[in-house]
Amino acid sequence: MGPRARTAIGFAAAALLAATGAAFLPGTASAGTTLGASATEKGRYFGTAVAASRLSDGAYTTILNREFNSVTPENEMKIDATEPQQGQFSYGAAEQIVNHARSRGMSVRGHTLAWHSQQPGWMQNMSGSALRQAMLNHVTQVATHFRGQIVTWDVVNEAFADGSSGARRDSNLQRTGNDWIEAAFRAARAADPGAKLCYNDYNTDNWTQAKTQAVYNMVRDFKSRGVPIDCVGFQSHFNNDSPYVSNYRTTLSSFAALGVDVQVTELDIQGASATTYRSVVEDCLAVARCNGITVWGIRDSDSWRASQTPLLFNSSGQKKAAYDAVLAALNNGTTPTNPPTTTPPTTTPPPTDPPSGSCTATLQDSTRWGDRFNSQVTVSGASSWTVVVSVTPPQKVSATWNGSPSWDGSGNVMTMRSNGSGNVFGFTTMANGNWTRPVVQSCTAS
Ligand code: G2I
Repeated sequence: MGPRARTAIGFAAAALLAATGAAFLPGTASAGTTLGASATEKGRYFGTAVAASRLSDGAYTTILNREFNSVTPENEMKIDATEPQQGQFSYGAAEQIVNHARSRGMSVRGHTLAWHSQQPGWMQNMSGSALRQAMLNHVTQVATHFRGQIVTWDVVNEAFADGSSGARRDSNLQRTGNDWIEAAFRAARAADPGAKLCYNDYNTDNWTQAKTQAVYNMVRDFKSRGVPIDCVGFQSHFNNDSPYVSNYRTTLSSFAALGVDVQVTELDIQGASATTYRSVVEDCLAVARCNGITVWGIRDSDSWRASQTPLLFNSSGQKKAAYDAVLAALNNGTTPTNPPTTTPPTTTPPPTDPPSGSCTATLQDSTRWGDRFNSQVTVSGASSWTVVVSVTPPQKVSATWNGSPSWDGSGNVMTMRSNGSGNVFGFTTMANGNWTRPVVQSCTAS
């Protein structure tokens, strides 16, 4: 039996275990037939940008709830939305999205804590140390407010200039000093130590371009100096002026080799070429540390570039050819009605894995019942590993799968060791009234 088959059986057994005494049995029939389920089978998530104003549109939420297991608020967590007046925070629309997602077992990417754009008027008018202080306070307040609910934060967005300069983008934030980016990351880590922290940008897809190299050099520098960065987001807004290029996979794997995860964060493709969508998915699957893809909207009519019809569903909510291509690519080229009976070829890891001893474990929320919830942890950077996860008392872990667990005296800290079942393990937590997300404490390669 191949590792993939064992994993599938492990998850089925876990579903049964977790369902014992639960209010209802989670559906398993959708595995491999939706973007989210198919991505999960590959240890990834498949997400979309969501606008709070569309959550009352039934056609929209039907697709959202069926297909996606990660959401990114499209505008609702931006600075102008969350701190419209200095020191007065406004979280209503963001919370609407977070609650919609988390109550359905979807994870949330937070977007974005520090950005030159969509600043509220009061911030646009600031400069120097007052602005630096206001920016750091914003990062701290917002990340603290959502602490434990956000899997990944885009901490800093779009800080590099386009073109051949390789320079930082000029902005009021940049003018507070070149260290504003690392200061923002440190503040975010302090506020929500459990969240994965990303730098996010566009036009960084082509490995040969100056902007890509400039971001790469910053991330390499951050890693060498211990600045807390965990991932890099590639927006991947592809169009005729900024097309998909075949070295995209090289870009993803080169960044991953620095010891960060990589994520496709805002994917849309002018004209929605099925071939290009498929290439993007295949590139992500080929890079072990590419742990998820987010498309920037559901239907073409939801897109910021609606006239380019760049998304996976048409304006009537029907699946486009690009959708079929993405689903097939996630299923390794097979259609959902004809699943593979043999183990598919494993993907080639990037040429340079992280140094021995280090690995990354990413926790994602999965099914939730009335009294318990499942979490899934994806390990990258090592095939043999030890991951320490803690739950918050009075929570208790009631079942695990695809790993060998041991416990500390309190029963709240679980040490999970790989047992040959692959790089994704899971567990069920009895909430006992507390729904705080479990936290990965460490990942050690062994
Ligand atoms: O511009 C595309 C994306 C590039 N990367 C960062 C993303 O945050 C950015 O998203 C877009 C949203 O999709 C748009 O929806 O960011 C735009 C603003 O920079 C958003 O546009 C704004 C309009 O500017 C506002 O006038 C409008 O009120 O959308 C708002 C809500 O529809």
